[in-house]
Amino acid sequence: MPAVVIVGAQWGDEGKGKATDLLGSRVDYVVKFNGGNNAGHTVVIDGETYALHLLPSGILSPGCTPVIGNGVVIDLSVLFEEIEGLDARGIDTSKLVVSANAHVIPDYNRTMDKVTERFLGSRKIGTTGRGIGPTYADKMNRRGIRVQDLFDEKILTQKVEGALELKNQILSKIYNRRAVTVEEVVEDLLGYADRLRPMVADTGLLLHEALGRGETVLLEAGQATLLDVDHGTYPFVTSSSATTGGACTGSGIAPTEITRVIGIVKAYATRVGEGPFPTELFDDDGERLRKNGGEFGTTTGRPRRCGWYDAPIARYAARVNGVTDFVLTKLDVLTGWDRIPVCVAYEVDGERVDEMPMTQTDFHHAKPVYEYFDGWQEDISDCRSFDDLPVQAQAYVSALEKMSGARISAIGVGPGREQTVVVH
Ligand code: 2SA
Ligand code: GDP
Ligand code: MG
Repeated sequence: MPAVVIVGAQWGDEGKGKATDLLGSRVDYVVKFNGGNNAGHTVVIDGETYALHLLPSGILSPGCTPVIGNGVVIDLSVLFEEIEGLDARGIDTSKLVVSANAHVIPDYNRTMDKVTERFLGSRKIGTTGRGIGPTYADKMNRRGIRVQDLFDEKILTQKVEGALELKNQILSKIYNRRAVTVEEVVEDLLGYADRLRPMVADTGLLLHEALGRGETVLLEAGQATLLDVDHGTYPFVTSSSATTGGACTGSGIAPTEITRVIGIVKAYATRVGEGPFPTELFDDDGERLRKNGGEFGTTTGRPRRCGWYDAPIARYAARVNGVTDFVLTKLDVLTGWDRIPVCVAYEVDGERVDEMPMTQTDFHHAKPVYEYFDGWQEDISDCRSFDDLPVQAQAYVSALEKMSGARISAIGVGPGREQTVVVH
């Protein structure tokens, strides 16, 4: 398996971190290709819990080289904080490689993110406030600061001057904030240059050469399909490409190298932040999913919105990403319900719609059409094979597989590394 992609099939927090960690021992490189420290991946190994934000989850696998690809936006203070935190827990971070082309998140973009959200009021996106959107906007606007700029003070100063021309107008004239000086930004960024330098490489070339030697590369997405800037529920999305296409642009690996795409999908659905969510529950069931599933943001601690499994969304994710296999996570959280609803289609303004609607307006109006499946009462967290699962759980998984557009290769029955049922 030369290059394998892991993507979120819903709105994030499907358990990509655990899936990446599981494959980590079988691959040579794990690459984070999009997003930044807005991500939150929780991995539990031998009862120890690790919450990763900026570092690829593969950093927890000793044999594997973690790579931060060119598509990532890096908050340098968080990068070194996370490295120090893992070092203190005995995790070897010395192999980390960072792309020279990745963009950095200057402090002013964290401010921009937070004040923009406040300014938008009821139209806010519900961002994580980490400066992600403004930094990608600068990248597309060709006003971004890249990792390589930190190694040339003259260039860095020019770039910061260019970036601040417009930024300071917005900060001071629209948001009524203090204008930022070129000197303070340059000084702050240069403060990281010496520590960063030994980690920096042409990661596209590095990965290309690794693949040429027959080594394996795992490309790990942050966020998810429905949060993708092109394919998600725009504008209620993150600002990066969180789908398989983004794995290529965000790493420099050619599409023809990818042989397998693993979509991570939760046995129910969650979302944080604003935006449409047809199966969202506002009743005791929603509360129970949140409580049983521990559905609180890994980065911000925000309670996640919870709802039932949405098959049209899973089918959409299978199509957009070219999913070859799904990993169905958190099946254990559904233990104890008498019957479990699954959204099999939508009703939009009185008409049945079987696929993701073309327009956001229709998606905002979409009401779920449910089919009901028998629940199970047995604790399944110790199940290790499909046959160990109660027959109702087997039927639930088989039904989801039929509706979702790709085979289900593994099933999560708990947060632990070993709490996994491998089907194929
Ligand atoms: P941003 O900060 O610009 O990327 O926010 C834009 C939207 O993307 C959503 N988003 C996320 N959704 C789920 N999980 C994320 N990571 C953290 C986690 C979130 C947390 O693992 O729990 O701790 O709150 C994540 N990151 C971004 C965000 O909610 C906005 O809807
Ligand atoms: P990610 O952003 O997709 O990596 O997901 P998060 O780490 O933000 O959220 C998933 C949460 O579910 C984490 O706390 C995981 O430890 C936990 N988790 C992953 N798989 C399972 C599972 O199969 N069952 C249970 N109960 N928890 C799981
Ligand atoms: Mg998460």
